Amino acid sequence: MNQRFESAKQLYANAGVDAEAALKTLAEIPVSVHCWQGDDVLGLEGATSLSGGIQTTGNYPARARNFEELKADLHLAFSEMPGKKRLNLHANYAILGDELGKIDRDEYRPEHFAPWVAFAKEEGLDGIDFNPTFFAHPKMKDGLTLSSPDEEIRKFWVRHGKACLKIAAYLGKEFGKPCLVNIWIPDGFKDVPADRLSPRLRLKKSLDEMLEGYDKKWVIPAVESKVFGIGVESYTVGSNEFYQNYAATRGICCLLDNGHYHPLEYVSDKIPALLAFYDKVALHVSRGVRWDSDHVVVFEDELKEIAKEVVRNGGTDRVMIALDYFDASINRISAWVTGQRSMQKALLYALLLPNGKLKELQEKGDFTQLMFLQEQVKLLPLGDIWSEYLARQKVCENYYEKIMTYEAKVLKERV
Ligand code: RNT
Ligand code: ZN
Repeated sequence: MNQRFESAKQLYANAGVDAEAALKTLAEIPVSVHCWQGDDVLGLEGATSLSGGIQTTGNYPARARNFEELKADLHLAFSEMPGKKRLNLHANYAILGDELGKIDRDEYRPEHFAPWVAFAKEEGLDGIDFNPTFFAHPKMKDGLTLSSPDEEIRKFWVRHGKACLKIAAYLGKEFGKPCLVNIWIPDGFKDVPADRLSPRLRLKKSLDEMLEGYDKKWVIPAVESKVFGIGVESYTVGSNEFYQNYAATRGICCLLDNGHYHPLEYVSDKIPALLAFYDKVALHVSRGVRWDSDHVVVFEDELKEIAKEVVRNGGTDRVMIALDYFDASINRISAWVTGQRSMQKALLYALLLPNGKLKELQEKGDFTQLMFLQEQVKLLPLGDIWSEYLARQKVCENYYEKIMTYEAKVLKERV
């Protein structure tokens, strides 16, 4: 018997919280793990640089350079991640084989992702989510894709989107669970535009064309807004207001990335605001430091607030959680595991709050007791419940040592 767990469980019970129930729920909350932390978002099409207003910084050695290396690194990462996992893929991670360099993104087909399906099944994952890749490509013209005034360019990207929705339907069917398709485009301008409306009207038209006839059973489309990007500081076509209205009128989903707002805005507060109108909301959990820097997710205050809003508002039936960060300054596998564990820790923290009681105090207007209790529960022994969770999930507390051994043996060979 784990004494520390038993005594922690009692302390939580005294506060009116069932720790066993929290552990059970936590094990069932899927977190979608992004493939792009492993290779600095470069993908498998042979790209050597990133573009589209996003950037990975740092030059820690041994990024995964091909499918085999990425799979090996992900395998280690998954083995150190507790709980239910999904894999989040981008279209530029297609396994093209002989067709590499011969076909373009508008011709990608489900079979190019079959090896990923096999891998995800071997890893026992819950499913795969998908993202069209509208960046790092020569057909981004003047920084524009779906909002381009050049019809040929705009249509190319609509075709890419359509191809991705077909791939997503295949992915959803393979796992018997819908595939979330997140649409993020880099379109915008570095300097003050002369016309802010036309690009948005073109984006609206492109999205309508793209979403025509998608498979509603297996695909959940979402749109991800953004306030600015590197080199795209003055204007973003896919802004928050644009996408929220688009999603609301088209019956699709909004995706909130917590690096994509003014630093004083909080995504935690946006979740229930959207849930008042939408059945589902999707998240890209990231950590912006002063800007949309995509630092590794750690167990900090806003993450806890986000987790509270997930747990208190219908859980993951309504809020779909995906990770989105890319750090090339530290061991990338450790970055993956740290971020996923942080997300899980925050969810556990939220599940271990006396949420019913706190809500009741708010409704009664007893703000004195509400503050007292909210402060008191902060120091309950979360760590002891977390350790028990890791033990039950059969993962070690210390993932660092294992990853360092892999670094010494495997990553060192990547020169
Ligand atoms: C960019 C968006 C987008 C990407 C990934 C790679 O600012 O956050 O979600 O990070 O699609
Ligand atoms: Zn994102």
